[in-house]
Amino acid sequence: MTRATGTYNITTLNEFIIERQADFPYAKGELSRLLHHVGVAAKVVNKKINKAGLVDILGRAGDVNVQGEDVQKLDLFANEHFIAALRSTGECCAIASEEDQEITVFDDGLPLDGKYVFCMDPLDGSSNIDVNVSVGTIFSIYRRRTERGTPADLSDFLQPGTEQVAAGYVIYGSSTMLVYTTGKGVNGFTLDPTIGEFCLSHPDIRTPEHGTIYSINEGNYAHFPAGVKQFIKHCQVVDPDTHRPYTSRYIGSLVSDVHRNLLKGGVFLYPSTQKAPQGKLRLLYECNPIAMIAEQAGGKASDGARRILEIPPEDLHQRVPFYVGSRQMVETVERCLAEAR
Ligand code: P6P
Repeated sequence: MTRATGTYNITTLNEFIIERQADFPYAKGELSRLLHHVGVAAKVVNKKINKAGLVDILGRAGDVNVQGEDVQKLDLFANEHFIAALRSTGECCAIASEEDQEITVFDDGLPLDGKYVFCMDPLDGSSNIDVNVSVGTIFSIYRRRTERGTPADLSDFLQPGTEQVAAGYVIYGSSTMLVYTTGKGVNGFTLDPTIGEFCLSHPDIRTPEHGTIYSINEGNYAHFPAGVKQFIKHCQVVDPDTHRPYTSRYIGSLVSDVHRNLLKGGVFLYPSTQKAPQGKLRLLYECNPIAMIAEQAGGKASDGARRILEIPPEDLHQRVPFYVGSRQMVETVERCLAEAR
């Protein structure tokens, strides 16, 4: 008789979700099912993105490809597939998406007792796909506020980020990762294409208190608030004792810049600019989910004065200035902004 000696130490996303369900004694598996379907949709989108470089063979968006199918813009493809996956769970009663001006309410004959609403940017930074730069999906999950069994409405979405029950992102990069939190730490899963599973690769992510990377589009320097200009100068001072000058790293894809800084330490800044007086990034489905991830990993996220997660949303597509990353670096940005006021 041969004794099995190999240890199979892979934890798949689904195993992890089930294991962690014990953290929520009253959970009946609804959130687990939602998270599982986020993983399924991410795999479908990942497969499509990996072929994006073959547009000349597969056809450009708006074309009809050799199979006679309409070639879709990838962000619309991602939007449709996440909506379909979430609708199929029956656990989500409505979705707010960066791609749609209004919310999508699942009220066409489905049981309207979905307990959750879902906010997402289905494919952030999609303009980067043509140049083969990583892009991402960002998502945020809330308990609905309206009565179960009735159609959801805007009030279910205009909740502060502190009310999120889960938040995360998928980064479609050199490898595809799903990083999420349900309020008990941050865990990262890498897609193993050979088995088609997201596998736990970054357990309990903690972001360094301080880093040496700052990420900002310095092309907008002329119109930055004075405090941001002061912070950039602070980063560029030659002072080996404080590891300055820091390194400037800006990919122009929020999920990529945030993910790198989360793991290595650093701060991402998107201030108000002349073109975007309120900032460019959206509170509901970009800043709040990233802020929850950052705080759960020991970091910080603010609009320069307020904690992002406490900003009361007034509009589905509201924009805010966004400073996120290593706690001490965000605090330095806030100090520079306060001193310059
Ligand atoms: P800018 C991509 O278009 C995006 O929404 C984010 O992913 C990214 O962080 C930001 O915009 C980049 O904006 O103005 O620097 O090109």
